[in-house]
Amino acid sequence: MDWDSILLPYKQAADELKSKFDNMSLQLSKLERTSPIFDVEARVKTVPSILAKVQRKKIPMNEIERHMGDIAGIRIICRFVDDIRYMVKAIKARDDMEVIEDRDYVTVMKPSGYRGHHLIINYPVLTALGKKDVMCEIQIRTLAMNMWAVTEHSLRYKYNGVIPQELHRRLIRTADAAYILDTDTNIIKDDIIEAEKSITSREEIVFFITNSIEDLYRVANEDEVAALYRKFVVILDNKDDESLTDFYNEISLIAQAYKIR
Ligand code: 0O2
Repeated sequence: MDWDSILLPYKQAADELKSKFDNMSLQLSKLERTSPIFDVEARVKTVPSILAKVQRKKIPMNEIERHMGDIAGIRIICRFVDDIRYMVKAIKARDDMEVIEDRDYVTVMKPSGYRGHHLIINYPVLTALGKKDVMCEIQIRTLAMNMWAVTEHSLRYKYNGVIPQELHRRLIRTADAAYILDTDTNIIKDDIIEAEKSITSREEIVFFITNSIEDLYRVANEDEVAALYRKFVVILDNKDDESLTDFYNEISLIAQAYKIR
């Protein structure tokens, strides 16, 4: 079989999907000042891994592409369980991909302790030889779910797929701990995001003032700008957010008057 040629459209699908979700994250970070996406990973299954699954699932060699939904895969890592729900809804609403299977292992975890939400999609890629629909798996996990899965995957590999009972019991306990971490952080999610937004806006304000003072040195009276700078340093030292906002308004007006902003 010419694996290189067979896998090319899957590589294209994985690359395109990663880029689309990276951009979605970038845009939401700008527009909403927070994103449900923490990270996006993309991979194409290796040939040995495809063949192992073909054997395990008794898939006829000529039907691999029709029966194997995860030759191409992307993994979307979220911080909160609610973000997983947001992403599932957002993916189902898109018209550039069609969800053909929905496996919710977040609500009901697998016996191994694994949690995550998997969507198998049909995704059209425009290859050099024309359009081709390929199936692709989107795994959506929280950071905690991902950490658990990566750890368990390594152990599964080490023990050739058969994890000793005592280790399995411990893994179930760590899965429970990850579940509690996810549930509790999800409850305080709004507080966390609000705090992060205020940190970002503080950083933006400081950045604006610093740049404005720098530019004012070129156009305004040097002693007056130096006095503004000293005032700014005191406000920063005192970590007084209210004074910082007042000073921001003051600098904005001066910057407008000198037409530097
Ligand atoms: P890789 O190397 O990650 O690609 P099945 O349960 O066998 O009937 P199937 O088709 O394997 O169903 O799909 P499933 O279980 O919905 O999802 C398969 C993928 O999810 C796996 O890919 C893993 O990435 C992940 N996964 C599912 N269960 C577990 C688990 O118990 N532990 C870990 N660490 N990951 C899991 P592959 O093909 O196994 O491997």
